Amino acid sequence: AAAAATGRPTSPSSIELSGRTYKTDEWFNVPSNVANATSRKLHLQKDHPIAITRQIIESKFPEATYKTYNTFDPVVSTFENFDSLGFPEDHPGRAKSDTYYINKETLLRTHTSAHELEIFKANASDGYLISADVYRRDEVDRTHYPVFHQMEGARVWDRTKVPNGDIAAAVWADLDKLPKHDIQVEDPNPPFHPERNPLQSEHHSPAEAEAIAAHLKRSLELVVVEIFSRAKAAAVKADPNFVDEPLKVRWVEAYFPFTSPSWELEVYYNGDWLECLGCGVSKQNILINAGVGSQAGWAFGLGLDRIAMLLFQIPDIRLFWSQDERFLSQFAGVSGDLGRLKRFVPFSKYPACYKDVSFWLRTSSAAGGNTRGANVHDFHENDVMEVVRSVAGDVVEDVRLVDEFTHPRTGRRSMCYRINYRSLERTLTNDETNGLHDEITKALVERLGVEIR
Ligand code: FA5
Ligand code: MG
Repeated sequence: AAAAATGRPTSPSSIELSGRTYKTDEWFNVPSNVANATSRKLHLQKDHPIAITRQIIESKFPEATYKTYNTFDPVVSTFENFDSLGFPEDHPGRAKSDTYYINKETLLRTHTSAHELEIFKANASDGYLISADVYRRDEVDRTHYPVFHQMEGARVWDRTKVPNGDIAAAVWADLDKLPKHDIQVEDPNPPFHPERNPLQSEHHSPAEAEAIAAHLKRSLELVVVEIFSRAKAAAVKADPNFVDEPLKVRWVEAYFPFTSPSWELEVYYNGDWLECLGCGVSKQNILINAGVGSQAGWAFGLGLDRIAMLLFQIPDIRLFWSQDERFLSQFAGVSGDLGRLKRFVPFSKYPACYKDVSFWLRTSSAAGGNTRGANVHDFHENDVMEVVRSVAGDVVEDVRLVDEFTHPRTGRRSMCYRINYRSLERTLTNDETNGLHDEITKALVERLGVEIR
């Protein structure tokens, strides 16, 4: 049975995705499980927790100002995904190990920011929200999946349209109109920092950047407050004696090629800080390239899956892909009436089965033998993750590196990964896990050239 699910990239000379045919080349690295996910559109599926989360967040941004775009195609150009946003030529996000390519110039978008330039160009509103499926080669665990969903938001003010051309004053006036909240927000950061988080001083006065950042932060704090008050209401519904910890939120400095200054928002959850979104003052070059250089403003990008996990208390990101009625029925009717939102009740947890695989890495001849004992390994962990996901699909809960060592004499490197097989829907048989593990082992040898120990 497992043979049908090998999901091995077959490198066809063309591939059809959402009704369009694309030519592939030696950059092609999209496995069939990922290609198939492009048709799912969970953010648009009525009564799906990802769609419900999108609706709740959209409700915090007035339609009159924020135009929504929820049906952009996931196939974009390297220009849209990277160049238009000022990603340097050698940015790691461009690597084949991190990104799904269809061909050298075409890929599955890695973030919703890929659509910023075209929307700024269209100049159809003062703000926008984009929700979409995004794709990344990444680790395998309960908060990471190769397909997830983001919402991008942006807001601009036009120098030629605000009173006296004073953007800072216009932004503060708009900020005054936003609701206030009383949650505890840690924000020890200066408004900008010359090295860590610079002001775009050729384009923005300090007063402008400060006002834009303040409007940005309040807008996003209001989203978090909304999510957590709905999560709390759902918890109280399930248990009238429910007592929550006070919500703790903090801003940390960040870097994105397309904003400056930049921040990430983290929420304290289950004993740890969880990163929910990135944001900042939009790089003026993007607005200039879009033909709207007289505008200035902010942008953010948030992870809908992560927020949906907090909102519904969903323990594993794979559940979003489940077609099991025991999952889907729990959200029935909520898209049409957000007041019906309930906490997710996990169905029984099936047993875990841990299996290890140890192997020697292939040594690359590109090392040229110039330095003794310093073997070069053309190995990327994401390749292991991909092999596991494409062979075993969603029955793997996580994959962890448990041991790594370099042979003192030969310089060869050995890795040991522990794979946790656990279906969300049923108990796996021994035969089935053994079969999958054998198949993964074979695929690692064939595709990565490793040698099993
Ligand atoms: C970005 O993708 C930027 N485009 C965000 C942005 C937009 C910044 C506009 C500034 C202006 P980042 O890679 O950090 O940033 O991802 C944003 C969010 O997506 C994260 O905070 C997280 O909530 C979510 N996310 C990232 N990787 C994954 C993953 N593998 N699985 C689930 N959620 C993820
Ligand atoms: Mg991040």
